[in-house]
Amino acid sequence: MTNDALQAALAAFLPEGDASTLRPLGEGLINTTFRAETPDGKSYVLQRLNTKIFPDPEAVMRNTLRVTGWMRDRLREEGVDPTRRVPEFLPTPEGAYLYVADTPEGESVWRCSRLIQGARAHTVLSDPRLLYEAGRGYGDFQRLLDGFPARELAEVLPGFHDTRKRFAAFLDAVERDPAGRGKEAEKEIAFLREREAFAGEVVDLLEKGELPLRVTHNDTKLSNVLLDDRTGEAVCVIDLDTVMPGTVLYDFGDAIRTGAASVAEDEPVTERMNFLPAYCEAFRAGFLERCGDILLPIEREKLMLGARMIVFEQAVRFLTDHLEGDVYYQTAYPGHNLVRARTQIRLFSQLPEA
Ligand code: GN1
Ligand code: MG
Repeated sequence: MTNDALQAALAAFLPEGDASTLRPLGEGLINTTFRAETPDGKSYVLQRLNTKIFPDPEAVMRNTLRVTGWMRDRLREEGVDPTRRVPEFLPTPEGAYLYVADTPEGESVWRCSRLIQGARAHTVLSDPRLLYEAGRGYGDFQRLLDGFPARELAEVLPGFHDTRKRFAAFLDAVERDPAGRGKEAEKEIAFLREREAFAGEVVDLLEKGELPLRVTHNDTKLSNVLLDDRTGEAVCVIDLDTVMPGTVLYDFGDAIRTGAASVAEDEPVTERMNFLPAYCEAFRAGFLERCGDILLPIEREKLMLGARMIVFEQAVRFLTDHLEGDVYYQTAYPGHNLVRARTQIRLFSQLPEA
C-alpha cells in the first residue's frame, strides 16, 4: 500500500486535515491497521478491512455501530463517561462509515476510529494482576451487552466457532492436501484426528439449548482489551468485527488461550508454550466479578470447556490453513501456521478439564 493510498483513505474521514504520519499498528492476522498522527496532535486508527474474509463490510459496520452505541448508552446510564471505554468510528462528510477506494488491484475498504489514548494492547503479560484486569474488561463487555437483541445482529461470519464444521474443513484439507504439506504435519494431524468427537462438545450443548446464545465478541484474545498505561486497568475492548450471537464459553476461552499462555501463539520453540494456571484464575476472578451474576450455572461450570474448545479450534484452524497453503491468515514465512498449530496443541494438552 502506498503512502498516497493511505493518505487518501484517511482524508476521506478527515477532509480538513493535512498529511499525517502513518505507521503499522497491532498484530492482527486479517485486517491491516495503521496509526495516524495528524499535525494538530490527534491520533486515529485507520484500518483496511479484508473483504475476502469479511465479504459484507457494511454488515460488519452496522453490527459495530449498534453494539458500540448500545454500550455507550449503558455506560452513561451507569454514570460512566464512555469516551475511552468504547471505540468511536468517524463518518465521512457524506455520513458513511466506510470509504471504498478504487485501486489497480480492485476495491479497498477503509474505516477510521479515534485512538484510545493512554492505553495499549498486550500480547503476553508478565503479571497475573493484569490478567485480572483483562478479565474485568471482558466481563464488563459481557455485562454491558446483556439484554442486547442478539437476533438483530448480522451473522457476518456464519459458523465462525462451529468447531464441528471447522473440523470437517480440516479433514477435507487433510484428504486433498493441496499444498503437499501433509507429510511434515503427520504428528499434528494424528493428534487432532484422535480427538474428533471432542470437536462437537460445545456445539452440542448449544443445539440442545443447554447453553444460551448471547451477544459475544468471538475474538477475545488478550490483545483485544486495552489496558491503561498507568494503572493497568481495562479501558476498552476493541476489534468488534466478529461480534455475533455465540456462547460466553468462547469469549472466556479465547482470553485464556492467549492470556494464560507463557508465550505468543507463534512462538517457534513449541516447548516454551505453557499453560499458566495462576493467570487463568486471575482472569476468571476478574471476569466473574463483572459478569458472574448474569451467567447461568452451566455457563459458569463449563468455562474451562470453552478454553479447551477454543484452543482446540485454533489448532484445527491454523493446521487447516497450513495444509491449504496459507490462504487465510497472514503469515511471515512458510510454516508459520504449522508453528502456530503446534503451540496450540501443546497448550491444549496442558489445559485442565475444569
Ligand atoms: C484472527 O485478525 P485477528 O488477529 O483479529 C482471527 C481470529 C483468530 C486470530 C488468531 C476473523 O484475528 O479468529 O483467533 O486471528 N479472526 C478471524 O490470532 O478469523
Ligand atoms: Mg479480530
